[in-house]
Amino acid sequence: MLNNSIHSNRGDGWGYGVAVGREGFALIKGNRFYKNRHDIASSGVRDSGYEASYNYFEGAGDSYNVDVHGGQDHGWTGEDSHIAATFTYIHHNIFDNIDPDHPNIKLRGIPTYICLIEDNIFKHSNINDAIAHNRNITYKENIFAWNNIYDWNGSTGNYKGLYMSKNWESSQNSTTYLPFEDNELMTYRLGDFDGDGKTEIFKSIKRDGSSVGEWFIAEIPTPNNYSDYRNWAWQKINSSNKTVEQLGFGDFNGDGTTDVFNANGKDWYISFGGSSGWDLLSSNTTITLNKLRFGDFNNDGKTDVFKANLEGWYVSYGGSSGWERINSSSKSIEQLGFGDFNGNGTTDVFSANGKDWYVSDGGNSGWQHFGTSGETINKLFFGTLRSTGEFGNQTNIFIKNHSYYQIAESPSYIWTPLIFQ
Ligand SMILES: [Ca+2]
Ligand SMILES: [Ca+2]
Ligand SMILES: [Ca+2]
Ligand SMILES: [Ca+2]
Repeated sequence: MLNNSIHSNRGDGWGYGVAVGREGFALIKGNRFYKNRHDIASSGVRDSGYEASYNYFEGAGDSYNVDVHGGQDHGWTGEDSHIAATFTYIHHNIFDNIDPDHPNIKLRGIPTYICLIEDNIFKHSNINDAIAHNRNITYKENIFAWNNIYDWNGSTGNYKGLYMSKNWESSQNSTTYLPFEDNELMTYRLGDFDGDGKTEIFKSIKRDGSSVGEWFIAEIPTPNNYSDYRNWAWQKINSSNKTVEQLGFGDFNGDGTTDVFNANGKDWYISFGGSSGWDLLSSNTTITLNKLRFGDFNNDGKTDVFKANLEGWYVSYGGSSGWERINSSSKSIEQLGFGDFNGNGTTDVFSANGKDWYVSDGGNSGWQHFGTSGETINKLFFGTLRSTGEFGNQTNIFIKNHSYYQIAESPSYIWTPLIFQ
């Protein structure tokens, strides 16, 4: 469905601009929609889906613009009752309407593969108002929303939620986690777990009643690449009761694949590529994940582990060397930020004392003053996103100031609104 003007479908219970019935896949691109009950709907059955891109949703309907039915709508029971299509990809659209009773996008179940919502512009002010998931579904799974603009007023809007790069690098600062909206759709990590140079999504699932959880990876969809979408599936790579939130991620052996790190309060273990069994990385290391930070402090391509114990900083190179003391400092780990602030490849350590910002290059040099700001560390976020929306190789600093995100960018580090232009 290309380059149409689709409007004035008001049917009660129907009223679809475009409907994808039963199995099948549609490309719905470059259309203008207005005064439809739903602009786009799909059956949501297994092996169904659509890609909706570069459309303009003007509104003046009386329900969700974009809708994916779920198994419950078909009267299915059991596992199939939760299905909402195999693959739905909603990208580069403009949703230029606010209906207080209806989000723009509604998923009535769990996609068997993925529903990816990226690079869209929403007039709604946040993800909760723009995207909805069926509240009767227990698991919010396989729905991802990132790199979207909210609060669009016709010319400018604001990045909110998660902004991520598909060009994953093993260094932790390659993903910009701007402050999450309240309703993050699901918890996951990104990395190149199979070493093919492309990013996968990593998720952990532990069902109610299951004795052991599972880890899965899936490729991130790209536009116009859906010819064999029926064959796309989450690939199980391991069994473990550890969930995403309980694990560290990085390339600890420097072979180009993202590894999974487990600090269980006694020892450290690593699963190479997330698919091998646990290998003992370091024994008698009681420090837990929440007190550790990851980065490449010596720029050798291997992710290192960092701790601060109120008298000094320590690094375990690749997570496998003994702790090496790299600096003296009375700061706690929570008082420190991490990123490559000077763009030389090493992870640096950042501090904000409520008056000034300081960086220790590679964590082993003295504090260098690099900005004046009254903001304290707990208000700040770090990432390589630039104010243009592009990714650089240097870490910048972000803050949520009222409803707007602001960026302090090299070299001036003056707060400017992070807005869509
Ligand atoms: Ca990969
Ligand atoms: Ca690796
Ligand atoms: Ca390293
Ligand atoms: Ca650096």
